[in-house]
Amino acid sequence: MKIIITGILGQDGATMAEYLLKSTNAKIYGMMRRVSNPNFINCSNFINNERFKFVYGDLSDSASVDNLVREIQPDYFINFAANSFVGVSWKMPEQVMDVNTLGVLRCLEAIKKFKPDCRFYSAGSSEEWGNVDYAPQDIKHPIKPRSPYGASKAAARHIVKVYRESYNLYAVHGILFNHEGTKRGEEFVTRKISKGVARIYHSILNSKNFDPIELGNLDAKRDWSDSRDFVEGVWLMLNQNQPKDYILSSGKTHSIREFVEKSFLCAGLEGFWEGSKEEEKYYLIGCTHEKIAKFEPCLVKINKEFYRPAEVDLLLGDSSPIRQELGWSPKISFGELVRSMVEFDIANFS
Ligand code: F7E
Repeated sequence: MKIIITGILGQDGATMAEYLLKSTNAKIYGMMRRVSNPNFINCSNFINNERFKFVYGDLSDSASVDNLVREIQPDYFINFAANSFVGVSWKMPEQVMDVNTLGVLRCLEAIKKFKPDCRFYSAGSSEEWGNVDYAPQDIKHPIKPRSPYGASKAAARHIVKVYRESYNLYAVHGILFNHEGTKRGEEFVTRKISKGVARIYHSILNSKNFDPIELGNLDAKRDWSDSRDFVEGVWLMLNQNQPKDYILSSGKTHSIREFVEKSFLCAGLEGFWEGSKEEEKYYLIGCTHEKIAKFEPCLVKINKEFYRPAEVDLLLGDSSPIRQELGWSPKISFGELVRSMVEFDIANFS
């Protein structure tokens, strides 16, 4: 069995490769773009596995995608490559549409031409729902994206459906709600917080002054899960009798504010909020270090730079169909996810 995974250096691509190398005998081809200084940290557990190979390709270059599918003749093509940071999608909307939407089209075209029985996974997003009408959101929720990113994923969803129905391809577009972990990039709010907590924890331990974590909107709510649970759901979606799109979510929602509080608590630090709107701050309480208690230990403050032109206020996913029909369920709770990220970042702080 041969599997192409795109976005191999990112959280989802690397987590998927790790899972499939353990649970199958497949040969995994991890597609990466040529960049000057690639970061292989997420791949360190499998980089030397004899069933794993890096291959060059770029979703914005159809020839490279065509060549990979023609030469490898994969049984599965799992597309996790994307410009996945919502916040930056207003700054480079063309590139986002090119990679996230046309990139999916290029994969589908390559499969249609060179390996029509290859099963294709397209990574959909809860950002497609955007300005939500109701909660929890199910697969029938109207598509109302709030960002170029959300729009790019919504368009990808349509093109997957069109190719599935027109050419009888096994192509699914699974809608993934937020999913995190220790492979998450630092630009995303959860990892930014867990890394910030680790930095502050070590400063306090060494009786050193520290800068607060700077965040944007604290009141947005997200349905967070652990990415290790999600790759299992993706694999189930790829192995049904008939292709069908499903939602992956925890079914619980928490604000950024709650993520902050829980993360600091995992490091043994308790805080309190003071002020409102842009002046709101989170201060440390009960600090016994004399040198730290002397200055006003501010853990979090607001920086307007991190506000978005349009916000998605509430995400909460209804994943009951995949739970009932394919037997998937997440094993890692919100509390365990936060703890694992904070403890990892504290242990690996340098
Ligand atoms: O933001 C708020 C921000 O960037 C979450 C991607 O994987 O999940 C992810 O998209 C929330 C937003 O993720 C900061 O305004 C506050 O409300 O971690 P995020 P996201 O935008 O939800 C979906 C499902 C995807 O598909 C995406 O690819 O946190 N927020 N302060 C902040 N966000 C960031 N990044 N940085 C802040 O300082």
